[in-house]
Amino acid sequence: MKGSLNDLRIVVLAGGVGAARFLEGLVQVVRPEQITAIVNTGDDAEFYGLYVSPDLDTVMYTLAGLVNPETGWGLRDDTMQCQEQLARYGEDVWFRLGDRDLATHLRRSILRQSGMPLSEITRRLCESLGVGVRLLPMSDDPVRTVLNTPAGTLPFQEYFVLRGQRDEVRSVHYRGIAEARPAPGVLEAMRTADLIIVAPSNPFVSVAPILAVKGIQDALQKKQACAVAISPIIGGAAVKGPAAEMLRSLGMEVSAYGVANRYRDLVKTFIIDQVDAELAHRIERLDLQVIVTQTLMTGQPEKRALAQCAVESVLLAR
Ligand code: FO1
Repeated sequence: MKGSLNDLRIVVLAGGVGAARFLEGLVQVVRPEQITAIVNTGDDAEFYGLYVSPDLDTVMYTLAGLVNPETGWGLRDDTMQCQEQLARYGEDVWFRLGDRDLATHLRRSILRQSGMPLSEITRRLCESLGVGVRLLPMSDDPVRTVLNTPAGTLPFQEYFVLRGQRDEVRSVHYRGIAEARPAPGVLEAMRTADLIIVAPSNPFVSVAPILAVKGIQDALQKKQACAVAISPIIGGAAVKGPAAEMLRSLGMEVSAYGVANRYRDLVKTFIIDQVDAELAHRIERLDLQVIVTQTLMTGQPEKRALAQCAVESVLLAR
């Protein structure tokens, strides 16, 4: 492994808003070019014939300094005139796509129709927006997260946005996963990484689809000694989204311990919030090294501090 922070190659397994906020801190600690984010595409969906990749866009907009700070997704100061007009025509507008955001989905869809893989499209979009972090979709092949609920099998965005995460989740599946291969560069980035960070993202619908792509979980396991995960659960609740309800409905403990238990064979270090300090001993018994710190990313200093902690935790452990 290289000596200084400036030489480290870092891979982050990333979902949407939580991962984007973490990456915002990480680019203040190391150079963007040192970072590869492998991003979940199980949330991807088509609206009006356009290909939308919410987690890739959330991370991209955040790192470009363009994200809507109120929602954590979409573009800041975007307008909704296109959807207002679509609503007049009777189209569904429950998935809110702003006017400038639509340009991203148009551009992605145009390039896809020309046969370009998602990884290359993402590279071009990031280049246009000046994003220095390398963003890789977990796969160029289509994978769709679906949730089995008492209301039936729901595509992810219908569960998440249309129905407001109100349904009990009995199981989660990733359609297309058996045929999905890691996008070009994914396994190589993991193999050569000095540090792999599992972002504070939902373990079931953000991180699990990435790990389910052929070869990715094995690649992480091989790097367990330099892998760290950050709990998305703080004080028994998720900062954002349905992770806590999913832990409960899938029969797991609704706590940072429940998440640690899922990652026990994949990472060496687990970072929990200070409000969960009393869980540290139990988590250590899972054979994980535990770091207790502030994980709630309320502002830039907190994002930077959490990123610094994640980087140093693994370096110090070696
Ligand atoms: N989340 C919502 O809660 N409501 C929306 O209408 C919505 C629209 C949307 C459009 C583009 C985009 O990139 C993300 C969007 N999200 C919306 C967020 C998205 O559903 C979730 O952040 C992720 O899929 C979960 O990580």
